[in-house]
Amino acid sequence: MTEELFKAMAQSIIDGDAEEAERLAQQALDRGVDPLEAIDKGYTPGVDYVGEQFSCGSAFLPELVMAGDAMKAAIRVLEGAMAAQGTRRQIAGKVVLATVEGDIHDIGKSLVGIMLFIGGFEVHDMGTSVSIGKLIEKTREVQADIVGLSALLTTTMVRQRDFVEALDDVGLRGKVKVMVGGAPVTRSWADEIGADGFSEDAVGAVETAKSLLRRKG
Ligand code: B1M
Repeated sequence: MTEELFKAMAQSIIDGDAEEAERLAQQALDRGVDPLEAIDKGYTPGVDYVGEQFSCGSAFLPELVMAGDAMKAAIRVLEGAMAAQGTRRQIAGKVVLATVEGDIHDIGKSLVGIMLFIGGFEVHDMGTSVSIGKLIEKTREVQADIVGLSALLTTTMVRQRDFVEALDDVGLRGKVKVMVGGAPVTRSWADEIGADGFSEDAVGAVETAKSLLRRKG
């Protein structure tokens, strides 16, 4: 039963049908399906499929845009239920979160933000294509413990390294931890650029952020 629902969710993304994606998200909530499981097993396989079709030239930008919009519509329905799980909480730490400059992918970054919020963090989500200057300004303003940077393009992941270097230049490197992620980002890239933490997914990002706080002392 739930397997069928997940298949229909993936198909709604492949079809770029935001209304159907929303309707299925509501159905999942009504049936008591875990919202994160719906995203992981339902919608994400759909968006991955469209991404693969795009990279081999069988789908084009409009399909990519429609798939992204449908995924966002579904997440809007699910995020209320996810956030409700984080209402009774103590603040674990402060995170400034953004997608790096030149990169407008926001779905994964926003999911990470929701999960960090549920995990007890105060999250300052600055959105997409955020410049290093603005990140540093925000880091100082809120006295962030962690800056989380998402990158989805091989051409923009270098901004994560630029940010680590910029922190050094302005004398903040010892005061704030940097966590990186995004589809092309790997642990070895994180190590290479001197980031403090890396996670493959939104759930892991919470564990990583907690361990970074422990190391920060
Ligand atoms: Co774009 N796009 N896209 N795209 N897009 C990819 C990334 C691509 C892999 C597709 C492909 O060719 N197969 C490809 C990149 C190739 C590369 O660089 N190697 C690509 C391209 C080329 C482009 C454009 C250049 C296309 C063009 O214009 N010709 C363009 C770039 C625009 C720009 O940014 N300047 C572009 C545009 C778009 C849309 C706007 C149409 C749309 C985004 C809509 C939106 O975000 N509002 C879009 C989409 C939807 C995709 C795919 C299909 C799906 C991305 C997504 O949302 N995934 C994507 C292919 C793919 O990844 N399968 C693709 C679902 C999301 C839940 O996963 O973001 O990976 P993800 O996040 C995960 C983890 O990575 C991790 O946790 C999340 C949840 O588990 N994570 C973190 C993410 N951030 C983290 C941060 C952390 C920790 C973990 O700590 C801080």
